Amino acid sequence: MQLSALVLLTGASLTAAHYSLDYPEWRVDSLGSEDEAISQWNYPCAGAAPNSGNRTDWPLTGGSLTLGLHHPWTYVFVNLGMGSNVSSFNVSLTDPFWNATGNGTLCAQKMTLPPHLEVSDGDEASIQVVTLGETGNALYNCADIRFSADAAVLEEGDGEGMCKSVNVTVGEVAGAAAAANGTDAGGDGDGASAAAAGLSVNALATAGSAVLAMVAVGCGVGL
Ligand SMILES: [Cu+2]
Repeated sequence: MQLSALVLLTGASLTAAHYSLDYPEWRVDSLGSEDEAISQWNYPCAGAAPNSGNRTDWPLTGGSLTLGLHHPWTYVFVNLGMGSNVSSFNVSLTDPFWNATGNGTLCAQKMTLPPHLEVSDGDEASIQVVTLGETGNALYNCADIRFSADAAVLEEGDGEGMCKSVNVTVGEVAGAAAAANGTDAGGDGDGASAAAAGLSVNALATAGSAVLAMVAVGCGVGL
């Protein structure tokens, strides 16, 4: 009882913390910026213009994504817009979108690109991350990237600049498709393709689940 009260308290005190887009590097540090125009509440990119930060090289078949999550849970959407000055993030990289639980680091080693998206060496693009909480309020961050044949995904591991999820588990929000598939004796294959697409994320969830039990304790201690 005491622990859950502490968790609630800690959660409440972190509601202003939002999240960080650590990799690829966000256009602007929207948590630390003192510029009043910069706010994660601002669609589509927290008030940060294209090319206002670094442009990170990303592999031609999709790269890594690292978020620092500060809320107890959030829905996560990752979108891509092709071009150097993107105004429309019309390619979804999270289909279905994610339900991330935990206050920690979420790293997806490889965000898979949709099969019909054509990407060439040197193409510029931007990634938009949208998180959504229980009241429907969305938070935004963007990162500018350049697709490069020489780029690699982050290495798996604990070190600086490596990819490891800590205290965060990710599930896909695919309830409707799964339910429909389960009650439909004929089946139309949709469920199967959703499951196949989710393989990398499921692996991520498994890797993170060992530390999930520590999340509540960590919050209670006041981290
Ligand atoms: Cu917040």
